[in-house]
Amino acid sequence: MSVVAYVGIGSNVGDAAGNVRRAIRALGEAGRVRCVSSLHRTPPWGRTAQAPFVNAAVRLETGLAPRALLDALQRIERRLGRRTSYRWGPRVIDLDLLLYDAMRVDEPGLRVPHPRLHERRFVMVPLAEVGAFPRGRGMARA
Ligand code: A4P
Ligand code: MG
Repeated sequence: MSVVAYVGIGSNVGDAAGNVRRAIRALGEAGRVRCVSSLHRTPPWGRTAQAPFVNAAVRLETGLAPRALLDALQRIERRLGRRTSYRWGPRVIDLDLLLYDAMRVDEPGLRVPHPRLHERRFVMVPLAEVGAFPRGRGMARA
């Protein structure tokens, strides 16, 4: 059985747009990429003294459970050269599991929907582009 999940992508180190495109290709390992937003250049949020970001979002059809999907996202981050950074700091690649079907998950190390989703224009705009908020419905379903 597969479900629809939404993944947020961000980068502001090195070739940010290239990093985002590489991440989108790599997401094919975690499921079928059904829809890709445009790449948005966004001002840094949280810690403003850093380079602008490139952000995007992807709609993914996946057979992975939420925790397995997060593991897959983190493997891709490591492979693309993510080093641990401080909170809201610069990063080569950041993959956030934003929504997983209509499911809520609240476990150590995994919260879905992503808790700060709605505060961030750099997340909400690409997410809307890939159809996460269809008119007249609360949340996208598979
Ligand atoms: N984690 C829990 N839930 C999730 C989830 N749904 N998806 C845990 C992904 N990870 C989740 O992740 C820290 C831990 O959160 C993970 O190990 C996982 O177990 P992180 O990516 O290092 O998070 P963080 O940076 O400490 O915090 P947060 O709130 O995820 O921040 P962001 O969004 O990653 O902040 N400005 C613009 N314009 N664009 C950006 O993309 N990004 C950041 C980074 C700051 N400012 C930005 C942007
Ligand atoms: Mg993150």
